[in-house]
Amino acid sequence: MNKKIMLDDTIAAIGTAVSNNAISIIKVSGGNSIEVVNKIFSKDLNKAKSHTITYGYILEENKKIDEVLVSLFRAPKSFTCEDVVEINCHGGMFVTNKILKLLLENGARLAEPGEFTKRAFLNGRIDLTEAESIMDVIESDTNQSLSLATNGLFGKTKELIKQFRETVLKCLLAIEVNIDYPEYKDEEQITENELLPRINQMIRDIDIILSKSEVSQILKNGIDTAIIGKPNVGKSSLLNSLIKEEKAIVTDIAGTTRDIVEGRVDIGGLVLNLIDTAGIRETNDVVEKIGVEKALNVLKNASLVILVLDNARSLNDVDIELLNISKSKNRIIVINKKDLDNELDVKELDKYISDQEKKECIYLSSYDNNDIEILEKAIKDKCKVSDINNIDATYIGNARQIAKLKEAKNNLLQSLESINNKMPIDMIGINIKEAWVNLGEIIGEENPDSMIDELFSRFCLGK
Ligand SMILES: Nc1nc2c(ncn2[C@@H]2O[C@H](COP(=O)(O)OP(=O)(O)OP(=O)(O)O)[C@@H](O)[C@H]2O)c(=O)[nH]1
Ligand SMILES: [Mg+2]
Repeated sequence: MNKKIMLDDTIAAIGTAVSNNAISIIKVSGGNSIEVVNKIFSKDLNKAKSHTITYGYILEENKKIDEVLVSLFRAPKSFTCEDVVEINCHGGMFVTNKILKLLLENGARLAEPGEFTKRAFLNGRIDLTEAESIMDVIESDTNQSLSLATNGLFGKTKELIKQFRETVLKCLLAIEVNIDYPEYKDEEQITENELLPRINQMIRDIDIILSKSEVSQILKNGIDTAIIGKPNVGKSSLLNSLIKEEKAIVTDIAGTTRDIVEGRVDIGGLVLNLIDTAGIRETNDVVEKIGVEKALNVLKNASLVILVLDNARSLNDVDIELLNISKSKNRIIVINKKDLDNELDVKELDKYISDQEKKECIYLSSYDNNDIEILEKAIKDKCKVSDINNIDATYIGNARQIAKLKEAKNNLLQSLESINNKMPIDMIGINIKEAWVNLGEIIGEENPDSMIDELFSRFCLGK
């Protein structure tokens, strides 16, 4: 996989947003990129050194199309490890597209999405975690998710997994020696009893990474937060105050919100995907009925629930029903409209909530900014990310990588089971080898042949 390949197949694409910008960049990569650009450029790039910028004109049949700066990165010192040429042109959509079209007419092919990064990966310039990080960096919309993504980009994820893989490999090595060279007395011999603590330790290590990665996931994707309650308690008002925008319609008519309304907000680094729902009640209105069903579904799938009650009305059956069905959820109970006369009987409410929740209940008015800040702090505490800026974001924040890590953990759990079932040691080795392969897939090194090579290159048995 690390063998460098420079494809004659030369690709080109616009690297900046296709809109009227001050400047656009058109990227060209492949064995013929210099030749292709030379055909439409006023200067000869063959004379240019790598990592230099050449000023000139893009020409169409000797007619000047645009005044440009052309950067040259000769293979292998470029992003794709191929010859890369980047044309900085004036950013009008028409001229940018025109230059791309000229490149395509002169021997380049339109790049597929992600093809530059794919070439960088195929040429061993970056590994899979880094390739994924590039996508993550582009998609980041908070400081935290950006720092997570750049951790991947600078290879921290790779280092973490590599270290861990090393431990697994040592274990595997001891087993292989047992199987293949039982007479080889100098090398470590291993028994099932010695394997047990090692495997348990590996599982504990994976668990630590996984639990930290969960926080990473939250930082990256945000927390799906459902705002639920009976009609007219002020759910939509609360959504609007949290996102600081009049997004949801607010009226004093019960049943105003029919469909779900979503808003995304960054509260000091923690992203909430807020979902305002239809007020829940028995209804014969067909549209409202669907809204209520959707609301219940949102409640079921949410990671955090803000259950809104009304200070100015006593608890009714719907409140009690909602208190019951959201009991097992990570929830915050909000008693809204604290500026109005109290009608809600706290003693009655206490029957349905835990002592801890009684302490944590928040009285607020959705129109009071100070109250909203108190709610924001409570949300951060609830999600255990109150000290968000100090969280070590070195961990894995990518769903594919987390899934692979979980598979590796399962492989190790299976090896424990094999030991308990008194399976032969080579069977246990198979499970551990699978864990090694799965860890390798996180960083794009899944090839079992490479494992064999590595085993023997590192373990000179005098052959
Ligand atoms: N006094 C007072 N009124 C509020 C407060 N919050 C919301 N309201 C009012 O309560 C009424 C209902 O507010 P909404 O935000 O539409 O309530 P909802 O829960 O979304 O209602 P549905 O969408 O019908 O389920 C509106 O008239 C709001 O102005 C508050 O803190 N104090
Ligand atoms: Mg509403």
